[in-house]
Amino acid sequence: MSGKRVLGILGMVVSVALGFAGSALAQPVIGVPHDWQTNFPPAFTPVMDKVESLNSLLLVIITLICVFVLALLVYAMWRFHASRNPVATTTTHNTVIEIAWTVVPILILVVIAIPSFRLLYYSDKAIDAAFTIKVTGNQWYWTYNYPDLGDFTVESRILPEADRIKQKPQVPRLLAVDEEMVVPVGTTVRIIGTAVGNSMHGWTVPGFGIKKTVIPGRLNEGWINVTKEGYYFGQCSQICGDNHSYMPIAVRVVSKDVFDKWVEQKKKAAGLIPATDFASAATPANR
Ligand SMILES: [Cu+2]
Repeated sequence: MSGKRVLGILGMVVSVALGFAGSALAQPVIGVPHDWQTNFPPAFTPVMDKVESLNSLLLVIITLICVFVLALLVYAMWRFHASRNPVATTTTHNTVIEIAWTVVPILILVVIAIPSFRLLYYSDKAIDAAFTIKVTGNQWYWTYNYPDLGDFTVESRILPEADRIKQKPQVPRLLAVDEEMVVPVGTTVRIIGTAVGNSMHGWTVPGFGIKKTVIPGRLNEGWINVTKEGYYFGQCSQICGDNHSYMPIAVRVVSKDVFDKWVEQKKKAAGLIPATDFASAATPANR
């Protein structure tokens, strides 16, 4: 190994160690894009696992089609070159080939349609969800309402750049918010989405395989079940006006214990449970 390379690796180790030491966040920051990324982000929900499998199947199919078409093209250029084929053919129809180029693409489309529709319905409705979060797109921030857990609401707004550097330096620019959506790990959560005001928004978290257009006056449904604790990010994916670029989506995935404590704290802050109840509920004997 060359000296330069060893230095490079040492530099990386030191910067990673410093990154952890300076961390103000309890969970690792994951689900953010990185330099030279060309593929999907890693999957952190069952839906995204299936999205990636479908993508892999499609990649094989389109590669085979491209190679086949390219081979035909090269063969035709060689075989029917003027020097090899001075007298042009007068053939205009060939029934066998015409049936083949109609039937084969239909079969390919059926092969694609079956897993595609299966995935569409799989991602569409939550089965046995533990609770529901109602996502509302506002101009230009998100609100997360927890109707099954006391009906409290969290407002999630982008952190100004100076505050991001102070409070959440590990989070990339334009992705940090003051309050994240919080969900417990390994739990099926139903997401219903709508919007207020006069524009649509898109609640999209690539690592979760969810992309819901939220529309004033309508409810759209999806679900997540995140397999790993951490901070995850997405961005509004529906052009919605002036501050479309400044309404990032951040989701904090925590253990069930931490989540329960967070819910109690939110309910207390919203005046949904008296402070004394909260204090006694938090003692170990009552847990
Ligand atoms: Cu938008």
